[in-house]
Amino acid sequence: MTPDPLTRATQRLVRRLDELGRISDEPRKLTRTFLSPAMRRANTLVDWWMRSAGLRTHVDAVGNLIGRREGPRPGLKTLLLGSHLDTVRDAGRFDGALGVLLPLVALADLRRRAVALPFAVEVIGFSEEEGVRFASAYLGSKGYTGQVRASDLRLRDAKGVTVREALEKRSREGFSLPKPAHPRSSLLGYLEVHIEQGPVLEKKDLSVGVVSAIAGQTRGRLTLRGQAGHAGTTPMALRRDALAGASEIVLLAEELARASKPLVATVGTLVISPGAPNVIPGEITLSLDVRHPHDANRRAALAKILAAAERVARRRKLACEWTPTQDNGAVACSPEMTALLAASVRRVQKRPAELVSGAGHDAVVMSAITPVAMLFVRCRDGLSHHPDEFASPADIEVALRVMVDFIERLARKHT
Ligand code: HGY
Ligand code: MN
Ligand code: MN
Repeated sequence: MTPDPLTRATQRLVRRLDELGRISDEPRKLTRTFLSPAMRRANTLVDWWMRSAGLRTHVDAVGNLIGRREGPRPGLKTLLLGSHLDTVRDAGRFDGALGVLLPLVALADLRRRAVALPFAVEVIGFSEEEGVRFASAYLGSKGYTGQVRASDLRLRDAKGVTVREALEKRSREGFSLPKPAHPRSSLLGYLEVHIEQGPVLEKKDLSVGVVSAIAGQTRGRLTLRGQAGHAGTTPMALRRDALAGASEIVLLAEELARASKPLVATVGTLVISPGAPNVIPGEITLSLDVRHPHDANRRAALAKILAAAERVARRRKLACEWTPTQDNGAVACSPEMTALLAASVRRVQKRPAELVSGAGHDAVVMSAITPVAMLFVRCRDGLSHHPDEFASPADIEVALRVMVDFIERLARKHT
C-alpha cells in the first residue's frame, strides 16, 4: 500500500533535516553562526530545496535566504512562513531548521494538488536568530523588518569584527541599513513552526500546540575588573579576584530566579583574563540572559541582579560594568491567526493546546510588521540547544498536516 503523500513528504523532510544538520562550522558537532562558511553552505542547500518547491529565491542584505511564490495576480497580500538557519554551539538539528524546511514540503503538497492560493507566500531562512556571534539575537529578522540599528552595526564578535564589517565583507556593493522587506499593508501574517524546547506538550502527550505569547528577554555583558597577580605570592586578603566575584554573582542570579518563578536567569558564557592557572583573574566578562512573560517583572529582576552585583563588586573592590546587548519585550501572538491555527490543530490532532514560549523566536521581531502565530512541536524531554534534541517523524507529520490545513483555511478565508 503506497504511503499517504504527506507521510512520504514527512519522510523527505526528516531526511532533509538530517542532511542540513550535518552542515557545521565545527567537526563532530552542529554549529552554524552568522555569515559563517557553514551558513553559506546551508543557504546553498536550502536554496535548492526552495527552488524545487517552485519558489523564486534571493539572499538579502543581512544574509537571509528568501523563497517567494507569487499569487495568481499582482498586488495580492503575502503570507510569511519561516524560522532561522543559524544554530547555537553544539546544537540540535531541529531548532530553526524545522520552521524553514517544513513550509517547503507543505507548499510542494499544495502545488502537487494544484490548490490555488489567493495570496503570495514567502518562506524565510533567517541568517541570525540565536545571537551567538555578536551576543545580540535576531539580526536576521531585524534586517528583514528594517529594525537593524546603527548600534547593532557596532557590536563586535570575539575577534573584534563589527557587524558592519561582517556585512560589508559579504556584499561587494557596500552595506546600508536595510529597509523593511514589505510594508505592513501588503502582509497577511507570519507563521513560525518551531520545536517547543520545553516539557509542556510531552506532559500533555500532544504532538503540537499553539503559542499564545513569547516571553520578553534581556541579554547583556557584565564585566568585573580587579587585579591580576601571582597565584603563589599574593596573600588571599590582598586579592581583588574578578572570577571569585563573578562566581558570587552567578549564584546570586540563580538564587533570585529560583525564588521568582517563572523568571529565568542564565549565565551562559564567562571570559576570563588573563586566563592562566597561576594568575589571579584580573578581569571577567560574563553574559547574562534574563526572561519573564511580564516585562515589568523582568526589568525589576534585572535591576535586583545588577544591584546585587554592584554590592559584591564594592565589597571586593572590583569595578563593575553592565553593557546591555539585547532587550525584547514580551509579544502576544495574533488572536485571529492563532484561532485559525488552533482550528487546524483541532482538526488534525483533535485536541488543542495553548502555551507560552519561554524561548525567543523570530516571531518576536516579525510582530513589528505583521500579525504572528506560532505552532510548537513536541520535543523529547523538552531538550533543546543540545545535540540530543529530537522531534519524532510522527509529531512532525502532525505539524505538517496542521500547516497544510492552515494554509488552505486561510485561502478559503481570502477567496
Ligand atoms: O534563546 C532563545 O530563546 C532562542 O533559542 N533563540
Ligand atoms: Mn535556539
Ligand atoms: Mn530557535
